[in-house]
Amino acid sequence: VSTTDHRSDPRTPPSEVDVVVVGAGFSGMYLLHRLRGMNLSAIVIEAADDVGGTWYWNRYPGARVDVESLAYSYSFSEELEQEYEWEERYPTQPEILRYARHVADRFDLRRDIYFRTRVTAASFDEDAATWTVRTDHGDAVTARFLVMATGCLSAAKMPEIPGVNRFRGATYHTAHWPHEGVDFTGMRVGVIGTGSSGVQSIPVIAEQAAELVVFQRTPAYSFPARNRRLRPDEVAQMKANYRAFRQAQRESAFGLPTPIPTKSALEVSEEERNATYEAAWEAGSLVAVLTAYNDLLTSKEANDTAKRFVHNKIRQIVKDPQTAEDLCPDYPVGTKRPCLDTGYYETYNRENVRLVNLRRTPIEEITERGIRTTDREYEFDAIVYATGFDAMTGALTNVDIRGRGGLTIKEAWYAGPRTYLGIASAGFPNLFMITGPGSPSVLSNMIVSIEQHVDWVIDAIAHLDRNGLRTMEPTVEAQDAWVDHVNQVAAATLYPQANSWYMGANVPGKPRVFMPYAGGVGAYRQKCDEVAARGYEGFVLS
Ligand code: FAD
Ligand code: N01
Repeated sequence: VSTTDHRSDPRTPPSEVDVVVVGAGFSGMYLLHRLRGMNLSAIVIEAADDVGGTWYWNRYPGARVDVESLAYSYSFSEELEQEYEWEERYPTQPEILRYARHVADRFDLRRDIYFRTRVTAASFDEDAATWTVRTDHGDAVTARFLVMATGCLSAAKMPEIPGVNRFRGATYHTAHWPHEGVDFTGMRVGVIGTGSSGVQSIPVIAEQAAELVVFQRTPAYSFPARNRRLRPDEVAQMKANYRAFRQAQRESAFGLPTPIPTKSALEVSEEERNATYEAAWEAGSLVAVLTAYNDLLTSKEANDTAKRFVHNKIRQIVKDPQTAEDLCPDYPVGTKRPCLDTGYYETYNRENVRLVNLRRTPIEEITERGIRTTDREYEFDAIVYATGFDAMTGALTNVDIRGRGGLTIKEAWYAGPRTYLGIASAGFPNLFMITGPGSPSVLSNMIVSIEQHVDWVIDAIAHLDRNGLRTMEPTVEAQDAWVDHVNQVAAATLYPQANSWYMGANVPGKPRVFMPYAGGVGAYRQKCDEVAARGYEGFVLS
């Protein structure tokens, strides 16, 4: 248990440090740990009242990871790796938050984290080559380096539906769930959204609520998680082989070691294919599905075979034929973030649950009593918004970041995010992003990507200091070439075919650009290492 009183009034940060980190999720925590070893003064500023980021905020019922705990964990400390005892294959939000808090205690991180403080603005002073960071408490901190560890999925989003403030019952967003929990027993509940948060929470809410109506705009592809308690023998085996496993994670495509598929889905018999898909369905693993064949994310015809398999599964599980059809997605498997679930499709067989297909009967407005579609009004005691995030760029553009010449990041990115390697952006010297747009980030086991970015940034800062340099900033040419490369890699896949948050499609007016880098974690790491080895090629160092 921490001895730091991080729940008291916000402390005032120092007015000058070497590095300001924004965000105390897994990115900001690891950054602080690494910066401590560098003889630099560093602080973290965090809006929440504790560490954990995603796992601090997303406390909705059923919230879990869908990457296995033994893989979704830090690799930087062998002691931590060996001593930490995970309980489940896919741990719950409280278990992951417990892990984050354990790390904060173990490495004594909280003394340099300023909680309950939101960074509102940051501007670069070209003469002094410093950033001035401003907070919602009126503090100003000057720093040589600013690292945005603000998360890809941290700017929660309410939908643009007329009347959202009118509803008289209780309103919840999955990413801002009350700490004390919510008891839906006996209530009439409406859930809007069927992405990962909806898919995880709907089965749990259905068990409590008297009546649950799910409002679906786009169905998700969901696979059974087959969650279970970890067995002592498998934990022992992993702990004995952790170094080799971590190395394989770093070199893999998704930050998870999996056999590289060699066959096309189209070169095998239907019988063999279905057996492979069945095994992937049984495995309870998203990568098992996505790497079943080598062309699932590049060939529509290949992808259609997986799509048909999932459609058949849905039709087998869901008894009401119309509901089953409504649950069948029409876009390629994997092009929107797929889900892992516990009893999701089965939930629609419950008598107290019904699905409203918003493609047929769109929502017109939220009323005082509930939700009105073009068909009728539904009355509720509570409405749950599982409507997601302004992903990847939202937490960055929410801050008034001003680089050279006062250019804001919003202006610089008006046609979509422009970065070099997803780490830095031209015109914003000494500003680094952890898992920024243009890096593998959300297409990977994110802790692997976070550690890689943090290590790279730490090396870059050390390089500047060692060589008596003050600033680094990507050239426009290097950035343009990287943006083109990110776009080309995406264009060779099926990803752009879906209206996903990867494409910015869930935020009206957001430019339609495929934001993450789809070239794979291993290849990306190699590119970053080459850039560093060539004296930070593509950056201007001065
Ligand atoms: P975050 O955890 O988002 O932390 C960012 C922090 O920055 C937050 O605490 C926020 O309060 C703070 N912040 C933001 N802006 C400001 C500001 N202006 N001022 C002050 N503080 C600010 N990834 C996986 O790899 N596997 C999974 O299974 C998985 N499951 C997920 C489940 C959910 C429900 C969600 C939402 C995401 C999931 N992710 C998963 C992605 C997850 O976000 C990352 O794995 C990881 O936790 C991100 O860590 P982070 O530190 O980069 O960002
Ligand atoms: O958000 P989402 P999420 N009217 O954007 C719908 C990670 N994560 O919080 O698809 C009606 O995926 C929207 O519909 P559509 C993971 O990376 C992981 O669920 O835009 N509906 C969609 O159905 C994930 O991808 C886990 O047509 C509206 C839903 O709301 C990411 O976080 C768990 C609407 C939003 O789905 C985000 O997941 C949770 C409107 N106006 C999260 N606006 C794990 O299991 C939006 N929707 C690891």
